[in-house]
Amino acid sequence: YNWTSIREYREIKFEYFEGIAKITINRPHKRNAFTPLTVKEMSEAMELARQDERVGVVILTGEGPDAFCSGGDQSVRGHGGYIGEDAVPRLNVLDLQMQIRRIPKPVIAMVAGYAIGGGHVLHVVCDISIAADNARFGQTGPKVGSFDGGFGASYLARVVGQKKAREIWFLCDQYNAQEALDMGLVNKVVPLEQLEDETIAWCRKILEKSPIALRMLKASFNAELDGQAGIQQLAGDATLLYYLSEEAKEGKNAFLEKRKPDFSQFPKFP
Ligand code: 2NE
Repeated sequence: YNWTSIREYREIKFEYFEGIAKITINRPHKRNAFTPLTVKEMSEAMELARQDERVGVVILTGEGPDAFCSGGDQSVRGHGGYIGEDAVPRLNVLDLQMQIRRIPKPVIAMVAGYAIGGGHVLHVVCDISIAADNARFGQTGPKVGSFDGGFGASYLARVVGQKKAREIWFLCDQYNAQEALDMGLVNKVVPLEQLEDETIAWCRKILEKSPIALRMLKASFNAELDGQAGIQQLAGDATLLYYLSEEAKEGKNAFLEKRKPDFSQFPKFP
């Protein structure tokens, strides 16, 4: 595939190809563990992918066959979070999780090798996960002195059920690709060498579909779980649709033309 770089970063790659933006964590020597900088770069790339009208779907992945992401880089974990070059402790990956859920375009996790700890949560919050047959999944928090009680717990439980989610967190076992498929944690498992082909094929099927229908569906799936914030997202999309209508434009035009709006011309649907 003819990926072209959208922007150069230090700890990620950010590329474009035929309607697809690909964000790749590029720290394979650390099994793609993230630092505050990695997350800051991913966050910026995700925002650029959101704003880029060419982009209909985003792939999140890790460099190399060994890991999708092994979570927070424990070697920069300090007092109160992961410490970046500015010496400030951060847990900015939680904001990235929100971005993945909020971007009104499907995000696909393309998982080869380990998806562990905070890296596991990243694939969990993606809309779709495609796994290579060498993928391994798990949480490690209670082993390494951490936990993610947000989406990492509650959303995981929605995906695999309460009993399984508690097992995953309490035992910190690893699960292979087939086990992940069996518990509904991933959508498909393919041989490692077919991982990108399969993911691109899924992207292409999605890109053929109505962008607004996809956007409304993503917001609707979120709304059920995200409470007031989820309803706000769905309602914002309803406003977008309303703004496209002649009825809404009549209100705006009447204001600008300093006249009374005439809404009588619009149907009052049953
Ligand atoms: C991922 C795993 C299972 C891979 O094992 P293996 O045997 O294939 O590789 P190895 O030798 O462990 O790792 C290769 C190199 O990568 C480093 C290792 O230290 C090693 O470095 P060298 O010895 O070659 O110098 N590495 C791997 N993961 C790292 C990490 N997360 N931080 C720093 N260095 C790492 C195995 O490596 C593993 O279990 N990794 C740790 C997984 C983990 O516990 N992650 C943190 C969970 S907490 C979290 O992510 C989090 C959260 O709970 C809440 C909020 C935000 C984040």
